[in-house]
Amino acid sequence: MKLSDDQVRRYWDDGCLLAEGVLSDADTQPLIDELCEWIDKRAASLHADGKLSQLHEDAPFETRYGRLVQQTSEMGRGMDIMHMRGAAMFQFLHNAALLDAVSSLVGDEITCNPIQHVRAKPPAGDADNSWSHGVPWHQDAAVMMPEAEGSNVVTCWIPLGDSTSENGCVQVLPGVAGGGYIRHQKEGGTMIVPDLQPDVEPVFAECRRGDVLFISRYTPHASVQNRSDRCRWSLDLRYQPTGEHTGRTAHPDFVVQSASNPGNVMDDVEEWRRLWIDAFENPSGAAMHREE
Ligand SMILES: O=C(O)CCC(=O)C(=O)O
Repeated sequence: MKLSDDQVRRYWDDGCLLAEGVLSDADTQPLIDELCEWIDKRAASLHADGKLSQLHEDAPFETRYGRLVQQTSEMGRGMDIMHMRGAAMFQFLHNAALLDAVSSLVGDEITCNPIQHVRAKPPAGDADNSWSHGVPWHQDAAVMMPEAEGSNVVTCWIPLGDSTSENGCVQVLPGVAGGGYIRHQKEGGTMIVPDLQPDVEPVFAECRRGDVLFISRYTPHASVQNRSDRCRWSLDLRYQPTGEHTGRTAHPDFVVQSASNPGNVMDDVEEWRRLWIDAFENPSGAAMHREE
């Protein structure tokens, strides 16, 4: 479904928009099934290598990963879109309901930007890593090359379950995107230089499965610690008008929708997989954080 005029206006005014009920459970269930299957195989392999003692086979999606990663941080290695390269994920990148909403913000010629992740934020007690403690304040423009300065890259932050202030949801600073890029630093993870942090009250973007949080590349956002006993699962995907710079030339982008030339849409999962494998095996181009 297209966003309403009011939603589009709010996105441009605030630099972000929480759109409720964009996706149905049927849209996201194949992703969850694919993730469960991957986790099962990875756990079996680590178990066979003696690195996991408990498989927690009966634990649900919301808790199993946390219980496994608690035993070895190797559990999460390779659990991201570009490494898993799953067929359900590739199909979801073309999801009609999502692209309908995205087209309200970027137009009808849509490219899938290669900066995209699936994230499991385990309970802070389950994982010995800083990630479960949250992500510092940053703009997504800071993880792109400066050449993408003028590109209308829209982040789609998609919860695969409830995302709350307790389990580590995203926070946003509305209304400051119009000020453009703010200098970032490397120390503390790519983050806005603390002295330059806009003096705006953060908003907790609590949301649930089916919702999509749209964030502009200049909207400062962060996420908080997972204090619950469940994983916070999400995707962050990025889309942009075809032909604009992606800010990540080392990694493959592709057309997901084209009104003018439908034949340009890449719908072959094997081709997508080949592009990622080639990007890793024969690196070229840039995949830099801006940090300046
Ligand atoms: O998922 C999170 O906690 C943070 C995501 C984020 O910062 C991003 O997608 O840019």
